[in-house]
Amino acid sequence: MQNLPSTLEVTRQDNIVLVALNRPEKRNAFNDELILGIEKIFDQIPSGVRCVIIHGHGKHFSAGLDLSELKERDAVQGVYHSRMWHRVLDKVQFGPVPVIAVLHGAVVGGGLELAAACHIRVSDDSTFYALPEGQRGIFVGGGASVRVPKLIGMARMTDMMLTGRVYQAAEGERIGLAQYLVETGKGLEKGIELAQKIASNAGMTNFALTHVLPRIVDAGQTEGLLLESLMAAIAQNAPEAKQRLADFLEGRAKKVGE
Ligand code: 1HE
Repeated sequence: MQNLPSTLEVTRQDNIVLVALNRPEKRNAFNDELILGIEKIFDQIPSGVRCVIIHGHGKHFSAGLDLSELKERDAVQGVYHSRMWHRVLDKVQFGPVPVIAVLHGAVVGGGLELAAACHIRVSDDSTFYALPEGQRGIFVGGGASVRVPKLIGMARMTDMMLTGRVYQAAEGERIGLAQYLVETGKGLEKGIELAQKIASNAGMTNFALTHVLPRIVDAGQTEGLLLESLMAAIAQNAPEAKQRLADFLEGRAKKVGE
């Protein structure tokens, strides 16, 4: 991939792309170069790639926004800056393939906003979550007010910001900040195992889950149910689905749980 900053490291394993946040000396805090680098990656995912994993080098996933870049910004610049984050994280959420965030250490502020834009979050025992914007006298600007309540509910997000509450790994997984919790240091292994499963799905299934399901959730019931019927009909009509159904009926496919 071209024109990436040294604060991002991209490697490929078969049909999986691994993106490492590589600014450990600043706890993977996001300056503009880093967040725009993520946009560049999602603008040039090679065809043949079926899943992306985002993880962090060093002790922490990410300390969020680089606060040293914040102090001189006026209100208009602030709006554009927040909209830039929205644009980038929309590319993560609605990009060409499902994205797994492998979390450890601090997952705070903008780090949690990036994680919330991913489709699966794998945490380890060292993970902790916070939205310190409340304590810094600012507000979230990278999409947390839309995405985080969908994971944990508005009341919990309000509490995190009003009181500075920090959720540790086990509680974070219990309330929905991550879908998986593994031993410290085992997150990437788990992430790769999940990515391989995702990569083996029919493309239409992954598209339905990443592009259509979130729109159904945001729609009213009437429109949502109609969208579901349309998506179901398109998915079952795909040749790959017909093949997979035949494989099951003729005893060639795995049973549930195998
Ligand atoms: C930073 C940042 C940062 C670390 N911006 N430089 N985010 C926060 O409010 C979180 C602030 N960070 C922390 O609370 C801690 O750094 C951590 C708990 C994440 C990690 O602690 P630790 O002891 O491992 O590291 P450290 O010693 O605090 O930090 C190491 C260096 O990284 C140090 O710089 P140095 O030059 O003195 O070595 C820190 O200043 C620097 N550093 N975090 C800038 N965030 C789209 S809107 C999103 C809004 C937000 O994300 S607000 C939340 C901001």
